[in-house]
This record gives sequence, structure tokens and C-alpha cells, in this order.
Amino acid sequence: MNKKLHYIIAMLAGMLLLDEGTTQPAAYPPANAAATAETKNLYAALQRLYANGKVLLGHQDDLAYGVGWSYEPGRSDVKEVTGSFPAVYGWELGNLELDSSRNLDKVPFDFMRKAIRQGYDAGAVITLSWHANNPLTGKSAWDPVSGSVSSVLPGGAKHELFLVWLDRVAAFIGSLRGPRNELIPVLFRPWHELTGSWFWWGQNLCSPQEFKQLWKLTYDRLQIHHKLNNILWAYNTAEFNSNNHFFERYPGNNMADLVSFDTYMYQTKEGDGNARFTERVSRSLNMLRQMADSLHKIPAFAETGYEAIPQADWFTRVLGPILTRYPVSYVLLWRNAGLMPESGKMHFYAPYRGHASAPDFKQFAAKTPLMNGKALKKEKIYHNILQ
Ligand code: BMA
Repeated sequence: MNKKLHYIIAMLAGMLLLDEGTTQPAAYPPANAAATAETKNLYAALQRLYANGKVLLGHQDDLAYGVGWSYEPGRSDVKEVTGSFPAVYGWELGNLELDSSRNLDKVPFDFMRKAIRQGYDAGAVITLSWHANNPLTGKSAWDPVSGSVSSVLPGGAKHELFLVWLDRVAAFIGSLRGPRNELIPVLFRPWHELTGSWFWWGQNLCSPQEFKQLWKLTYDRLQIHHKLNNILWAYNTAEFNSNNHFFERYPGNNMADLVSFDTYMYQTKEGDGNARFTERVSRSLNMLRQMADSLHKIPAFAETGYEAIPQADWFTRVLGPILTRYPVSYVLLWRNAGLMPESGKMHFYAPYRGHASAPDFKQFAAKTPLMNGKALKKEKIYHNILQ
């Protein structure tokens, strides 16, 4: 069937569902009119779930390792504590640009590809981050040198190199395939935390104009040149003060599908970390929801957590109430790396079996409005409209 016709039928089916008494508004399409059917379905499903106040629970690197284990098939710290796999799986592409077989956290890309397929088959959402090396200095993403962004733009000294990097990312995203060889949809979140200045693309290292050009270059190469019609584009800041601040570097509605931000909980010297986190995250989520609603984009809390969870009731006492009040499409907790050899510190954001916060996390995950992988599977997010 002709793709356009397919989509019109999908929209009509969506409207019929509305008539049957759900609160689903008519779906608005992704920025890319040529998005695959599965990608359009996913986007419509995310809108519907968001409109119904559901928050999907996500975890970075969930199937690869947890605290005290790695690469054991079937394991997941989230599952071992809550009884269900997460609804959103985050994976990280850093070092793919160097043609490395493992990412910067040592996750083999072959493993990642299979795990992404596993998540897709389970009806969960896949999101990709990319801590790309600094193309100008050859150091890591955390090398905040001015001029790095302009070096990759057309005419810049690293433009050709950067195209090779984008092509490697494109090849990986193009290799994510479902059972009928269809492309697996991904929420791609490049150049993230852009209001921070710890990455080479950060706010103090390039102008808004340069940032937008970086985004457009990435979009054009992946979407137009490589025809990767399985990408939903996630614009992502760190903390922001106002709508203007949030949108200062926004590439435009035609190149973004989700709007999101990242922030973490830190305890303060005064001991008022919970109150401060609640205050700033509530304020940001409130602004984000309004901006997303007015633009017809989907809001997400793309990274958060409290490193090593030193407070056993943090999830039900702090994060839970915030999300109940300001639900967004999904919340993603960062990775459960365990003991970091370099720093000697514990680095994990979801409780693992036996951790003091595990019972609290189980309660948090069971509560509305959170949705886990088991519940999401029933929503058939990739197929519910067109099949
Ligand atoms: C950071 C930490 C690092 C990791 C990076 C990319 O926040 O977890 O250890 O290398 O994310 O995944």
C-alpha cells in the first residue's frame, strides 16, 4: 500500500479509537514525513500514553550489566527488583565513531544490537545517546574546547572526518532490524545536555547558530542522505531557566520530535537536597510539558537518578511525587555500573536486589503513573494502529 494512504488510514483508526472512549487525541506525525510505519505508530503510541498520564520507566544499559554482574542473559537489575523489565532501554553509542567494537563503557556493539532487538521484540522503547569524541582534539566528549563545533561544519578542518563518524553511526542505526527486516525505531538524542558546558558542543563552546548547524548536519546525514526513517529526534538540555533558554538552540519543529532534559539529584551541605531537587525538577517539568503541548512534541525526563541511592526512600518520597504531579512520556535512570575502578566509587541509579532502596523502588515502580515493560507490551506500540 502507498505510504501516504497507509498513514491516512492510521490516522482514521486513531480517531475511531478516540470515539470508543479513550482519551487519545488525534495523533500528530513525526517531523520526518517519510518515517516508517513502526516509527509513526511508536510516535502516536507515545502521545497516547502521555495524554493518559503514563510515565514509562527507563534504564540505561539495563540488559548488559548491573551491580555485581555483567553479560548474563536474562538478567536485569530493574527486573530483579520490580518483577518486570523496564519500558524504555537506553543505549550509548560513544566510540562507535572510531569504528571500535565496544562503546566507551565497554559494551560490545554486537551485543547492543541484539539487546535492542530483544527490547523491540518485547514491545519496549529504545533510546540512543552518543558521547562522541571531540573531533578537533581527538579526546573524549568531555573536552570542552571552543571551535570544536565549527571544525565539523562545512568548510571546517574536521568536516570530512565528522561525516565518516556520522556514517558509522548511520550504519549501526541502519543495522537495527526486526523480524521482517524492518528498521527498529529509535529515539535518538544526540548533542545532549546542550545547556551545560562539559561536552564540546555545550553552551559556552559554540554559538546557537553553530549548534543548530551541527544538528542540521547530523539530521541531514542520517535522515536525508542515509534515509534512516526509523529515527525520532530528541532535543535535550541540562538545566534551563526559562522557555527562551530551553529553545535558544532548538533546531526547529521540522527536526525534533521529543523535547527533554537531564538532571540528577545531589545532596547539599545544608541537607536540603530533596527539597531543592523537587523544586527545580518540578519547575522544569512543568515548563517542559507546556512547551511540548504547545508545539505538539513529546516531553521526556531523559536522564536522572541519585548516584548510589544513599537514601532508601528516595524513589517514593522524592522522584515519585514529582512524576505524579508532572507526568512526562518517560523517565530514564542512568546505568548500573557498580564499582568504578578509577574512582573507587559506586556508580548506579536503579536499585539492585539486596540494596537498601530495593523495596522502595518496587513500590515506586508499581505505583501509577509509572509503566513497566510488562504493561507496555500490551500496548503494542509499534503495531497498534496499522495492524
Ligand atoms: C556518564 C557515566 C560514565 C559513562 C558515560 C557514558 O554519566 O556513567 O561512566 O562513561 O555516562 O555512558
